[in-house]
This record gives sequence, C-alpha cells and structure tokens, in this order.
Amino acid sequence: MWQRAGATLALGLAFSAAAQEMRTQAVATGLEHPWAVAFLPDGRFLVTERPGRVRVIEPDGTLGAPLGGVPEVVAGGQGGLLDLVLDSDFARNRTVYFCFSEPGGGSNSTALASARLSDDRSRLEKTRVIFSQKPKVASNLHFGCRIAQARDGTLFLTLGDRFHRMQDAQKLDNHHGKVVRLNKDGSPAQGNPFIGRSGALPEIWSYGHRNPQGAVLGTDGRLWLHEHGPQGGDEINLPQAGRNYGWPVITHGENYGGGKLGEGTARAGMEQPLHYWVPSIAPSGMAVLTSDRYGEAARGDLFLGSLKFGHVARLEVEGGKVVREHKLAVPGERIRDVRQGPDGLLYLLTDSPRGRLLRLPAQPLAGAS
Ligand SMILES: [Ca+2]
Repeated sequence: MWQRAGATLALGLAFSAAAQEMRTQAVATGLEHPWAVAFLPDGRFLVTERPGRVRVIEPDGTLGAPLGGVPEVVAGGQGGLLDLVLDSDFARNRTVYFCFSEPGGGSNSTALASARLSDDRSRLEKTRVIFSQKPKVASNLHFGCRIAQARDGTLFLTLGDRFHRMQDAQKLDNHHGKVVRLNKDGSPAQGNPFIGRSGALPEIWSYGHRNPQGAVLGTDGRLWLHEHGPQGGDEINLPQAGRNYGWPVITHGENYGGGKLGEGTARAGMEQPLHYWVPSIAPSGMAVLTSDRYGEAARGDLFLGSLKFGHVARLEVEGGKVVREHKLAVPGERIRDVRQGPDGLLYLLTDSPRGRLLRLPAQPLAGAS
C-alpha cells in the first residue's frame, strides 16, 4: 500500500503494485547479523556484525578475522555494533566512524567512535568514543544509529527514543529521538540550531524522531532520513535544523495491538513526513543511486531495505519530493543495509544469523526506461 502524507492517489501520484524480482549475486556469506557495509578503495569491504565485530571481506568473499580495537558493546535485542562509514578523506587518513550500544552504569546508549584502520587491515587504531547519547537507559530497543557525513565534513548521527522514553523525543534536554550534528571530534557542529539556548543540548539538529535506521546525503547535499513507526507510520523525512518531526505527538501509526497513539496525524509546528507507510515495512539502510547501472531513470532515486517484507523500496524523488514507489523483491530476506558501491552497483546486507552481502548486478528496473 502506497500513501503520501497530505495527498492521495487521486492527485495522480503513481505507484507500481507488483514487486519486481531482482537478480542478486552473493559476495559473502556467513555473517552474523551484519549491519553496515563500507567500500575500501582497494576493492575490499568493511562490514560490521551486530554482536560486536568488524571484518574485512576480500573481493572474492573471503571473510577476514574480526578486527582488534573494537570497544565493548552491549549486544542484545536491537543493540550491538551497528553503523560504520568511512571518512570522506579515508584515502589519506584511513579514518572510520562507527556507532554502537555503549554500556555504562548498568544501562546503555548509542555512542559514536572514530578510529584508524591499520595499514595491514588487522585492527582499529586510536579508537576514541567521541559522542555518547544522554542519558543512558536500561533498554535494548531503539538505538537509531545511522551516520551520514555532510559535505562540510560534519557528522549526522541518528538517535532512537529508546522505546521506554518516547516522551523525551519532544524535549531538548536529552538525546532521545534526535538527529545530532557533530564535528569529527564529537563536539557540537557550528551552526547547530540550539547552541546557546538554555536547557537545550547543543548537539541537536532536529527532534521528534522515533527510531531512524536510515540516513544518507542526497545529491543536493541534504540529509534524507527514514524512521520506524510504531505499528504503521514508518516515515521519510528531510530533517532541517531545529524542526520538530512530531513523535510521539503525531504519527500515522498506532499502538502495538491497536489503539490510538498521540494526537492524530498533524499539528501546527510539527513537520509532516515526505512519505509514509501503513502498514510498516520496517525500513533499514538507505542509498541514493548516482549511477546509471539500472537505467537512467533510476538515477537519483532512494533505495531502502525492508526488514519485514523481503524487498528493497525504490522511491522516485523529484524536486525534493517522493513521487512514486517501486518494490524490488529479494524474497525471504530481511534487508538491513543498502549502499551504492564504487562500481555504481547496489549492495545489500541480509539480517540473519547467517547473513549475506549481496550485489544487485546491472539490470533494468521496472518503470526506469
Ligand atoms: Ca514524524
């Protein structure tokens, strides 16, 4: 079912009902709940596994030993070692950023670390936790934890509401249900909207989020984000500085087991999503396609994984709006991550105790002539 906030199909927004089954190639197998994949300049891959490992994968799919230098993570539920990205200057500085569930005082929270990949690729060096979400909570849910680096080098990090603390998403004195924007050393980035406001944390970029597990920089340099709704109401947002994205006051979802949540779907001062799903697809991972490997019309589209329905959602974007949705079927798989490789092809991670790194070979996409 395809819907768009504030509009209906009567406005002429098209969608393709049938899922197109995708050809896939397995690059690597035997990964335990892989969460994020990055592409090293030499053709190798860097992959995180949720229980707390980072591995190098050779171009032929051989898995390397877990890297040293990874901090202790709280692995369990949705938590563990989660996202990882290369610094935009990785070729020179070999710096990576990764986020994870950080223990502390019997509780935990999302944290962001930087490290250097050793020259022999056997370990992470100079590992440093540069930011910790506050406060820590005893929960194994809703860590958020996607990283996107802006063109100016600052880092966006998505932070979940930790499930038990959803009301915190509307308050600025904590990091629950927020997007933060940080310098490479973890300090608040210049220009953040709440710097200098009493009672507000200076790292905050936007708020009123629930559990964002997808973040990517668009071709226009803006941050695109998706977030899990409760039962229905997964959203696409373009988080802007200082804006309130509504959770848990407004939502297109409902309580688990049914029942109204919040105050409905709209309220003054709260942003509407660009796109939403009822029922939920449970989105994770997101890429913007900049290549022409799947047909010229697919260039510039968003691709995001569905944990629930075994597909990749392709969203056609025009003028900063989502205008059409297509489903690319990858039957039987929970899709945890979607990235574009340096070869212009899309790569997926499947969420399973025997997870895989998949490549989508060049193939025309339906409706992408
Ligand atoms: Ca919202």
